[in-house]
Amino acid sequence: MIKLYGHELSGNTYKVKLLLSLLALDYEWIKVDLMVGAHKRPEFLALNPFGQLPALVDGETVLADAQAILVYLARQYGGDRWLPLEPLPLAQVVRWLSTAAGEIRQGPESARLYHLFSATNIDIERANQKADFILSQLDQHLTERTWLALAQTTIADVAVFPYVALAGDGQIDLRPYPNVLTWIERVKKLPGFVGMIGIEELVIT
Ligand SMILES: N[C@@H](CCC(=O)N[C@@H](CS)C(=O)NCC(=O)O)C(=O)O
Repeated sequence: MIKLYGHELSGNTYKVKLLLSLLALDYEWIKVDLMVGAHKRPEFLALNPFGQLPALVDGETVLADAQAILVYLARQYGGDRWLPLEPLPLAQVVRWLSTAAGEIRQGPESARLYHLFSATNIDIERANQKADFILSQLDQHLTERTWLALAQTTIADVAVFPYVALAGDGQIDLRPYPNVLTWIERVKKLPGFVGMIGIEELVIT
């Protein structure tokens, strides 16, 4: 069975949880307690020498990095549906995986680290500027699109969603970005969607 090593407050872990759930895959959840430094202990460093969550084990396969894990799960269990391999759509999806690890991390993810976890090594003004930049870009991008990369949901949406939806934890107001808010609600309606602390699931009646 697939094993996911993570923490319930980790947005990077949540990216993987979300895709596992959208793919309706069973997995074993193994909590690595970030708060007490368990991610820097030898047992976990054997899985990911970077000492970062998440990590995933599937049989003999050991993987770290949320984006890399999304690629693996999408191709291993989702066929072409979540990550097509033709050059252009592949590039269009990867563009957003890079954005998740780049602009989103420097912006809303860093603001969340600053406000929720009191990270001392973050320049909050820079994080706020980066957040405004990427949220404005996303809002513009979503004016004529339903999903970020292609006509259907892909791992581009899964990679970008967590730290955008968690922007409030970083005291970032999403109201100036109405297309982003609409896209968040759309993602929440996907069959198999799961939330996390800070991201409500829709109550469908
Ligand atoms: N590029 C990595 C970043 C992972 C990451 O920064 N994880 C955080 C938790 S959300 C972490 O483990 N932080 C602790 C540390 O870096 O020491 C990924 O996408 O998985």
